[in-house]
Amino acid sequence: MTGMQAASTHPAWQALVSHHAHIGSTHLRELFAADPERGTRWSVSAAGLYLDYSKNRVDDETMALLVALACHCGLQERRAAMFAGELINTTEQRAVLHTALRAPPSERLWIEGTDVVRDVQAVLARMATFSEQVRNGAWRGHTGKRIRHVINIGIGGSDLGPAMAHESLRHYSQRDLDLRFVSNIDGTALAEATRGLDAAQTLFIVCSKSFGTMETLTNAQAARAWSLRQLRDEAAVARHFIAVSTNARATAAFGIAPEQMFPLWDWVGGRYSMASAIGLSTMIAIGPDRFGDMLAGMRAMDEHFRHAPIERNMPALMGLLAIWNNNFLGAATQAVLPYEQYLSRFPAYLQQLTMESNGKHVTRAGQPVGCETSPIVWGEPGTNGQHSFYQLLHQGTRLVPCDFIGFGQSLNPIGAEGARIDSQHDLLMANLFAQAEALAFGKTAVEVRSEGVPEALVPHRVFEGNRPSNMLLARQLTPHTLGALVALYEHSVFTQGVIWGIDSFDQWGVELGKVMAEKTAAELADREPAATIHDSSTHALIQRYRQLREERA
Ligand code: G6Q
Repeated sequence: MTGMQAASTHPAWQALVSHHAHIGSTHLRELFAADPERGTRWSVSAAGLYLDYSKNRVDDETMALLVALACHCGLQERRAAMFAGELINTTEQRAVLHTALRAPPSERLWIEGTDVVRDVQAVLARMATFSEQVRNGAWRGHTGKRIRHVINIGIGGSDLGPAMAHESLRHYSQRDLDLRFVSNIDGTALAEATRGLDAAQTLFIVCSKSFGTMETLTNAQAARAWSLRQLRDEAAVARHFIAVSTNARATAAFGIAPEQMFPLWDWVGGRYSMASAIGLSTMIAIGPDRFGDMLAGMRAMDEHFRHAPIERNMPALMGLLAIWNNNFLGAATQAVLPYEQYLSRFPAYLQQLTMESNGKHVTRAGQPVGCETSPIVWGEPGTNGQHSFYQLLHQGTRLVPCDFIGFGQSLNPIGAEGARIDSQHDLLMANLFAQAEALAFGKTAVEVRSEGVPEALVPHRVFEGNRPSNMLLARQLTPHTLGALVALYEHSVFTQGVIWGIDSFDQWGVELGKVMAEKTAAELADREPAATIHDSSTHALIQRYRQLREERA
């Protein structure tokens, strides 16, 4: 099947529907009781990550049927086509080659007569030189002062990856360099990011694949004006503005010289671009070597995804389990719960990766997809979430599969008086394991009564359990681990898109928003009454906004 046939009409899908009728209500308690080895048997290791997927509501047959579905949907063929640089983003007629961004220099990949790996390596080398200059102070601002603040201006894929990577790898960053991220068109974002800064020590990286995005260009112009108000010399732009883009003409028009422009390519999707020059801020923060470690982690997961059999393939298994939870168990959302403070932006990053990629309603052939597609992804770090929304996870009426992420070693070990040096980390991990266990096994009425709970309270104290989760563990959060985690989710998202037969690499919904905002912005700028080209609600809102705008405080 290659996207011509809706997944749900496929015999392998139908087999899963029938299978669900048998296993659908089987409790995880029964599944674990039936197989003492389950907790280790349903696990897989790759690229330094360990995945325990035993707390999913699946048995051997479920997994075999899911693997069969993947094969019938052409997962192996689509995977090979992606790695080979075929135009698998069909609606945009583009190759999808973020994997080439982390290929080793020895590899060759020819696309239309160009070795893209060589191009990638050349840009990485330029990025390394520039990053080192900023890090060691050789790159000076216009007045000769050292750069102390780096502000990344970009939005969506040109922001979320670098912002997440910066936060995730803060432990490894050069602390005398202060990195900030401005994405929102709301003037507050830039105003707060620049407040009190010395423009002579501030470098802006304008990240925009297209260099045509309203938010980024507007913020870049405002940043330029802010810089020039302090530096009072147009020539200063050359020392304080760097661009990352595919659009050399537009960056030149902005006043950024070609040597200050780092390219990327059409075959890198925005949300898949953090390993490209879009990650320049990451490299400045952690240095070229550690950036290389991150690429190596991604590469290790790429290689695993490319070569491991589906039934032992971590991203494929995660993707297939997501399909099972979503399409067969009816879970509309997916929580991502890292027990690692540095990963606080990881759920937001995954929201874009997952929902922009797979929030689609038609197949590649343009036919209705015929089933639910991307789950709604959300999450917060543990243990914070435990004191807010976990109530719903445990006792709410909705099924929310959870991905838990934890590490063997803390980057900031703290120990209580007289206890182990990292005893605080033990507490964090104890919470992590306890949550997954409680979600899976719950607490029966019999157990609740045996604790002496008054009968009237028993229903309130019962946890039905049977709530699925994945557990991802690694030794420590490092650039390598982060790279592996990102590639894991990228390929899991890819797997789900293949099953649904959709194009995971376009984003027409995002494009629509861009066009409509431009049109409406032109009307708001106009002082004349808005022409009635809108519906009555939008028309009235525009009128009200104009009144509010003019009102005195
Ligand atoms: C990502 C999307 C989108 C994009 C932004 C910014 O996959 O296409 O989030 O990254 O709209 O686009 P530019 O980088 O072109 O400014």
